Amino acid sequence: MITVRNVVALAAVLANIDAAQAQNGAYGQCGGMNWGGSTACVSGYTCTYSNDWYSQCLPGSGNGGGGVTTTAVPTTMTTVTNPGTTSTPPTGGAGSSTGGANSINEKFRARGKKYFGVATDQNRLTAGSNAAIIQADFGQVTPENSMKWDAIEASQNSFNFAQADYLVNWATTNNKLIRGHTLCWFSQLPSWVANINNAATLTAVLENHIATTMGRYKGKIYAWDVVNEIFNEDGSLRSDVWSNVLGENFVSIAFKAARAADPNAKLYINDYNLDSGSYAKVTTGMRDHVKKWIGQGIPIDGIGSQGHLQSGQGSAAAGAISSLVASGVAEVAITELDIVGAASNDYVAVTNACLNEPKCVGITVWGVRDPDSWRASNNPLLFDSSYNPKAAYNAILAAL
Ligand code: 9MR
Repeated sequence: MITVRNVVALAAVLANIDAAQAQNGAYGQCGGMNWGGSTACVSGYTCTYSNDWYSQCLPGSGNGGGGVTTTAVPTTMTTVTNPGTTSTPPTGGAGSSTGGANSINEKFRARGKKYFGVATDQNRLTAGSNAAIIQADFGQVTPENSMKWDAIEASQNSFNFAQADYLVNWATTNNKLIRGHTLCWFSQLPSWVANINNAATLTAVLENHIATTMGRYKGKIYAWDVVNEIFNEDGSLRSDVWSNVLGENFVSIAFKAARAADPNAKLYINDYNLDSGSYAKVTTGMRDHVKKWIGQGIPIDGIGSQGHLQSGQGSAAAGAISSLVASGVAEVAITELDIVGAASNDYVAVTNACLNEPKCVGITVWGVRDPDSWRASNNPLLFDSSYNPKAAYNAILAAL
């Protein structure tokens, strides 16, 4: 976007450019708030303003090809509207902001779902082809790590939202829904929280963390994983600081604080190994507890099934989702899908399981390409190390 402000800033910055500065590669970041790197792009690419937080080297020779172009570096955060409330219909070809008409996301949406999304963060969005792929193929993003407690509030009442802000601004600018992840979890929890043994103190700390984090992004997040991984495999509550100090009541405290902080966000309880309809963690664990808690007036809107699957597990997804829906919850989602070996039939089975359950709103894959996965050695994702779509990606498209 060319504005008077940008042109003025461009001229000012061009006057000071160090001719020897490094050139950013294709689709690399080249500007934005707090950006300290080079603003130059390699030959054939132009540094293009995307939003106040992000400028990117996009194809084109806006400065004669190979020349150095740059952008304004604003100092305040942009105010944005919630993409989740937009009524703009999906349009455009590959690379459009809502995903191409033939993308997984748009085809999924055409079948009545809200999104087909992916986990990412600033480190991925500024590397390789991740941003371009997400722009073209996916309709929702989940911050893989930047909204966890250790990233946001490593020490008490000292909040750091830099990376989470980046993710939210990128997603909002690119018209992607956002799932917030995650507010109350036993892992990636700083020791100053894990060591609290007083119920009133822990309640206040949890409420403050939720109010501050959700409050910052109020109106911009489609759904939040309010509590994460709170069950044992036998369906009982996990022993951690939350249940040890507060008992089961921490669930009520967390969800009520979340509802108060952002009344329009969908509030989720999220867990792994919810992949078989008869498994104790699904039945006496998630299904029965959520049914009870909803009956007690705890504002739980959704159940998230992470979906970190082994090869061959896709066929059980439909039964698992049915069991979760039997809790009476308003919606369910597959929130962190990755499958060892990424067999096409497994990915298609999970996709069909969500398609066939009206309460299933969407699927999120846990990363773009295999080498960036937390289980990289299992090649579990939809894109290979060269950012090429794999067989499972094409199989999902064909199934849609
Ligand atoms: O993918 C995440 C990885 O980069 C982190 O190192 C890890 C730390 O706990 O968390 C991973 O994401 C997890 C998610 O937040 C919760 N469900 C399990 C995911 C895989 O471990």
